[in-house]
Amino acid sequence: MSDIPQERRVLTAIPGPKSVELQARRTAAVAAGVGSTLPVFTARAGGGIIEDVDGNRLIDFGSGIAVTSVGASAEAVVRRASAQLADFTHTCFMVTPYEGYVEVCERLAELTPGDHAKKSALFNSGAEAVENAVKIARAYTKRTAVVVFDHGYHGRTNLTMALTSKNMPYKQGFGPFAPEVYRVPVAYGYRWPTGPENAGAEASAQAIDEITKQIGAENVAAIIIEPVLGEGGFIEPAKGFLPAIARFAKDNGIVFVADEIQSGFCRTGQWFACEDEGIVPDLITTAKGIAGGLPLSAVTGRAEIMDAAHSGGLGGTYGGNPVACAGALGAIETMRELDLNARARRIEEVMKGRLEEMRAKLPNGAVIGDVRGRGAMIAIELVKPGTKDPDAAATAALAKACHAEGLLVLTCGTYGNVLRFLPPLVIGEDLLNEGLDILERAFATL
Ligand code: PLZ
Repeated sequence: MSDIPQERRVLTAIPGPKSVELQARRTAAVAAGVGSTLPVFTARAGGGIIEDVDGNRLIDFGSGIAVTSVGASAEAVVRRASAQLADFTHTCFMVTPYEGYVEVCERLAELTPGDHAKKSALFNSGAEAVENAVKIARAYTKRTAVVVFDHGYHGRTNLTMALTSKNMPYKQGFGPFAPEVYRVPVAYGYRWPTGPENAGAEASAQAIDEITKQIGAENVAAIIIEPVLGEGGFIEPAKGFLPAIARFAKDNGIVFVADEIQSGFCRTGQWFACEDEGIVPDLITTAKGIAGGLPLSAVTGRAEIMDAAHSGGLGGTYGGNPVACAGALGAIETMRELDLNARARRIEEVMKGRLEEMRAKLPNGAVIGDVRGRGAMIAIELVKPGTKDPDAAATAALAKACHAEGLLVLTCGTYGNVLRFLPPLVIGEDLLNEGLDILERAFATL
């Protein structure tokens, strides 16, 4: 890890004067469509801290959206990526291959669920991995339809916009979208009309009914689901839902794809979140946490499915870039050495304990409707007191109050009313608790 002191430090207003200056240059030069949660410009980052250009040190509860699980300057990532940079930056794996790519695919075969023969293909972004999973599933099944779920998020490219459920900001004005994409209900326990205990069985029955009656199971190439829905609000499908959908896929020759781009690589206290209910997906998409901050993504799955695409059918100039592969090998080494699954589970214990305490302490009709998530993928859903009406304004106000105190938090959710916590798994427990203290004080500002 870089030598940044693991201490919060607020020296200026946030953003500070240097960030404000850079923001002006940014506004003039960077397209308006690219937003930022907090216009604080980064100077260095590592462990649980982001240091900005004004010398402020923010506690990081975002990990660059679940990416820097090993920290933003993990020793093994920096060491391996630097060595690779000095050797060669690129040849293109489709021109002359290199060992790092193969080694990442070997690691993926070991770490992903199931003991069947597996193969992988590497890409750059999460969206690209999801697109390729669809290509592979279509080539294998010779079918076209793709099933996704309410509140699902899979990316911003044309096909993945079609797969993503939320219109604003992801899709508005950007259509037309790819055809043959169908969306069905998911078991959102907190909001399921007959309660969380019925959500798994009822939602899976509804989803299956819609697939069979409206699409025809025999037309479906792939069912794609996030085992914990990320951008949609850290929704853990109610118990029983995922196994029922996976079983249905299996019975009908449909490729079951787990999109673990956000939930994978120790984030939820397991290598992959689908392990919690013993799910063995046919294909699994990974990105984000895989490479300690370098751009890399993968599709991994049953060898016979992965081999269905003809030679030359998959690829891309940069897919599995050697520096990104070296970073991934460093990140995986770090996860194993530091047992980051155990760290994630400890983070859950601390966070959920504190968040439940906060909820109990809030006056009657508390705004915290739900505390949920697994490992270091934890969220609170904020509602108008005494109701389940989403309170996006309170969520934004809380985030703002945290930012002002030097705690970086992110929001998410279809209704914009979920505050999510994704600290690097290597964050110190003191910083974790200090961040939660700041959040607790932020409630007083509501
Ligand atoms: N699948 C499950 O979480 C990316 C999106 C941030 P890319 N989530 C963060 C934003 O607003 O763009 C994501 C995901 C899941 C796919 C993706 C897409 O991954 O690397 O952003 O393309």
